[in-house]
Amino acid sequence: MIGRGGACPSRRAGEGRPSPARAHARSARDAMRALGAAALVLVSSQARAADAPRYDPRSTAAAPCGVGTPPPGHVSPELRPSAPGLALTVRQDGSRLCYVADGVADAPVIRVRQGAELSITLRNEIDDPAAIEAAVAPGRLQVPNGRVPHVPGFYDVVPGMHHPVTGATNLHVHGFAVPPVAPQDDVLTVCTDPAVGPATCGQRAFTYRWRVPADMPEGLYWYHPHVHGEVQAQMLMGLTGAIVVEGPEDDARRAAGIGERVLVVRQTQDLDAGRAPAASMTAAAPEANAASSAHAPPDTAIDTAHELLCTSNAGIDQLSLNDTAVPIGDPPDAAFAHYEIAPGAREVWRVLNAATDAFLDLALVDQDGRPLPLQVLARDGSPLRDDAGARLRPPPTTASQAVPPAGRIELLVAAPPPGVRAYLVTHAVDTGCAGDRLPERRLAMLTAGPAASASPASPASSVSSARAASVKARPRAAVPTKAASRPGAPPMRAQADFFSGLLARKTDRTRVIAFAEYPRPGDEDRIDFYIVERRPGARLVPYMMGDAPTITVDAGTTEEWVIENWTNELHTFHIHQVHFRVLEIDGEPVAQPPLLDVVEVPYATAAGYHAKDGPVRPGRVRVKMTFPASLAGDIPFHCHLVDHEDNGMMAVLRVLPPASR
Ligand SMILES: [Cu+2]
Repeated sequence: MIGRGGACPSRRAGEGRPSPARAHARSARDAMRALGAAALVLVSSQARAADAPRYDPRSTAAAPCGVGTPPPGHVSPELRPSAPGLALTVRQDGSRLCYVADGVADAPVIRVRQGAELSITLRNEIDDPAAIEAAVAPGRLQVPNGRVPHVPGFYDVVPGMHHPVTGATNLHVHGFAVPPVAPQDDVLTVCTDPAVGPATCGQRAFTYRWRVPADMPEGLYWYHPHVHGEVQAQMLMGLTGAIVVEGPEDDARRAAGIGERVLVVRQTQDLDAGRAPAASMTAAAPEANAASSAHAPPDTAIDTAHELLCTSNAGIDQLSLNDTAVPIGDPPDAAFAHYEIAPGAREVWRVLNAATDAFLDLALVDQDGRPLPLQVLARDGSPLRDDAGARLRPPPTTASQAVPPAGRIELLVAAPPPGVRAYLVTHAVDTGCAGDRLPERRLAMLTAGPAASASPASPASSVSSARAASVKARPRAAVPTKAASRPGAPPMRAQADFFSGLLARKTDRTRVIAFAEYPRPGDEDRIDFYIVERRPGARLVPYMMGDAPTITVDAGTTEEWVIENWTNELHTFHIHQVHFRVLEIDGEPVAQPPLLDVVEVPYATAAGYHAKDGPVRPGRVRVKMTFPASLAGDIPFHCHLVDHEDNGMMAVLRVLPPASR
């Protein structure tokens, strides 16, 4: 941490999610490197185009995950399971994993109504767990790392260990306000065994039945595996998909002729998976600890002297948009998905950041880089509402919108003026000096076109697993109706939902939760990650599968948690089952506290040895949440940079049902 500068991420109070600071102007060397990378991507994509097999997502014995990669602008199939539910099979083709539904290896966008039951039978046909292990196996160091020494006044740091991959998989429905109890969203005890490999789950298939509460917010959710230790590998290899929970707003938009598009950003590679460059290891600086110790209560100081300092990540991780590679650099327009919206019309874009650790900072810009307006409708599956349930409709903005890993944003996008080429971009994100490089990238191109081409949300189908989309929309009116010209269209009555009234509740208790990370002792080229409630006598222990809950609360209680980031990189805080409101960022109140299920936690900053609160100031986020009796059970909370989660940055909160008191 010593000598580390860097400003805190900037934020705009009242604009929802904090936005990461833009990276500083690129050095000439960085620019050259980016150009080089762009040239490589172009050359390799041209080579691919020449001899690449034609895209065919049908799952066969010879090609379990289909053949080829889809062209830019690909739309995944949409399914609306009805009784008896959807059969979803995980298959493997070497270093690829895929969800197969109806014989098609293309993770479906699953649609379900508020108040309905969603049933999915997950079957595991993974046949080569070693190929998954290869994606995250740690390298070996020539000079082993030492343990974090025990220093009086500081929390003890217990080393972590590599979790060998088993090939077991399961399903987490991210953002669903359903109980953490089988057959609903229990990720801690429910899993399915691979076709080849250890049988630890006792079953090859499991039927989930999630009862979507009628008042669970309508919007964009998603599904992914949650077997501790192999989440990152399975997601990188292909296991992520979107869920749209539909309600009255969708009906109103559909009636108004407003189309929609589901955009899934995935990460297909993590260059430092399983690796921490030896050059990044820290040297002990005892003075720093001494100074920190002087300011903290007894035995509750976080060791920052032995933390991971800076890394020198030269590589840039690969992202995809709806399974088409997102180019790096400045390629020709043919490299992008090209969307068209009829002049004067609007579309809803539902964007899911399903990346394993890449932050997005989204904006719409024209061909000269000038920002174009977007209107934010929803975040993390929740239409923007105040605490009483009144729908918030902030005006269109040109401010970029931060979407951390696992976050979602739903945008109302207007056709750009005729002749303008607009681009959906993610700006460069400063993830801290121990974080990854995230340069600016263009994701897709948008122009005003003769007809909209988004797939409309289809009406409910009585056919089991009706394949609703990959069909083109019928052309919509070039001039929207009066209703359609009112963004979002539906009536604006206050409508209490599952999370309404949270801010009005009395806070029963406040906790401080700390994030920390240290090079793993020994010769494993890895980092250990920690999430711990700060209380006297606590120890930093990496989460291991089966660990007991570290926090227990009574159902019905409301808490505020201050999440502290003591590291040199961005992390995120995510908790299953419940959404929270973000009250403060780095001590500054947020004007209209957003309702989220994942929030970025700013990295720590150096404050100088003689600073009042010690030499290192953690990044801080204060959140408020309540744990209703309907969600009683063991609720995981963790960082959603899934490599961090896999390597310890996770814990479990037990919510006791009323009867147990
Ligand atoms: Cu993290």
